[in-house]
Amino acid sequence: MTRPPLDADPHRPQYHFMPPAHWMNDPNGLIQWQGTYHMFYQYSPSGVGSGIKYWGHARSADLVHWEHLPIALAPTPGGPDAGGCWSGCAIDDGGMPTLMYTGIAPQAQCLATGSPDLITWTKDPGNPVIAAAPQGFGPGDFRDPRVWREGDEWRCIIGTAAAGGCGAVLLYRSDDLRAWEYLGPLCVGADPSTGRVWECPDLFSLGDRHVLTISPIPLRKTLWFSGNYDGRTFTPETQGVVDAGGHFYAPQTLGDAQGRRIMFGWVWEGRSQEAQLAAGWAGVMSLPRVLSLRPHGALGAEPASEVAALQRDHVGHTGLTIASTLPAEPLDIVGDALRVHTIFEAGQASLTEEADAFGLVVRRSPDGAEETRIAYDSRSERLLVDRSRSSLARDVERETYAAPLTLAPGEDLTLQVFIDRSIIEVFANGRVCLTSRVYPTRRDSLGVGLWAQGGRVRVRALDAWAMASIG
Ligand code: DQQ
Repeated sequence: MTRPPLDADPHRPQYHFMPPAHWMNDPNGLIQWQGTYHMFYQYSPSGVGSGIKYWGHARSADLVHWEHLPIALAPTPGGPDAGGCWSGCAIDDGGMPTLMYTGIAPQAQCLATGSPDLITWTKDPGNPVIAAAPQGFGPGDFRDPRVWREGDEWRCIIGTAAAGGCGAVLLYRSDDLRAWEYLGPLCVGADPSTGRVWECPDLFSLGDRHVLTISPIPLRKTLWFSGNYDGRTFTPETQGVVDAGGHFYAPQTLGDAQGRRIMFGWVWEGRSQEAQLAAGWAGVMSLPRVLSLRPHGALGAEPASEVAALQRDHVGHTGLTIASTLPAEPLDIVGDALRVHTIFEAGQASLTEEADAFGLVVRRSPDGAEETRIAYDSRSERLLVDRSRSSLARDVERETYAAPLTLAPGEDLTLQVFIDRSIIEVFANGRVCLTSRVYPTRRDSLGVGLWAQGGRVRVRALDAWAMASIG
């Protein structure tokens, strides 16, 4: 795998998957095929803009190290995907590798079958296999098919817009992946607060429930619903945000041979178009996340265990007490490609000692002019990624993103923070994720520190590792 001219770019992630250059967005067609993981993705090979879309392709034995493969799907001039090959899924049709995706001319669903190694793809002569949205839905938004086997037939869901400004997911059935019968709406948003177009739907069973994920326009984040799927409709019971860091969208999952439900999402940029053009690349894939169903039907996520293979040079601390310190107490850990695992003894200190807020700083310059703060605010019971001082550059986003996180009495706060140059990917207590982007300008913005405000916090353990590049 080569990334020659871009390697020196200080913002280019080192251990998150991305194409060798140019624009990437949604993960597509995630599948484990004869033991090998395949990832396709929305790709613009001609530049760094959300232009005409192709399907990029890579494969991996371990979800972490990827081999780049030739482009899998390219638009066919004059064909039903002349305007682009948009998102979709991969299917094992009795041993025949098959892709179902949205062709743009306008939006309609198309099929392609693959060579045994999944490298060469042939478009179906009957394309499009689903030509238009049913009456009352779409019509301009009708995309991102997701197919699964149910009993002795195929099922497919497609994202769209319903009347009244609500998003919707439509359900279809087929015997042969080519002739599709519309069964009705699987799920329609209760009101416009969940967005007006539902993109990239995914439906899978987890524990004793089903989970539906959707990426709604214009919310710029992905929602999960857990509830009941009866073969015709999905009834949401509980809902939440898949990742509240403001930069994680259009995820897709695969079920692997170990029985895991693994999610990847598109991590978009947080700097100007000009800066992206100058860099020559835009868009990164999240780390693989293993999903779980938590009490009360909540969606849980942890980084896949395979990520640990990248860990080097362990530094560990136990039993630290952080008194009210601002700025942060620096640690003997520096780097822009790190994993930092910290267990805070939240709620264990006496009330007079207890901090109102505490956490980590990362990507900190020695003088503190640049730093990104990961904070737990115990008063508002929220976990935050504060980017207000992440960069001295003017053309970068600075918003703080937050997720509600209520700790049970005596529950520690376990933060797993992955720093990968411009990516900060945070997992907390198996149930909250915040993925964000930061672009420090200074080469020495490499520090890590602990801080507390309004009292003390005890750190049961802090373990950090340098992370090896996958390049
Ligand atoms: N991206 C694709 C669409 C999808 C959107 C186009 C979500 O298929 O709805 O690149 O990011």
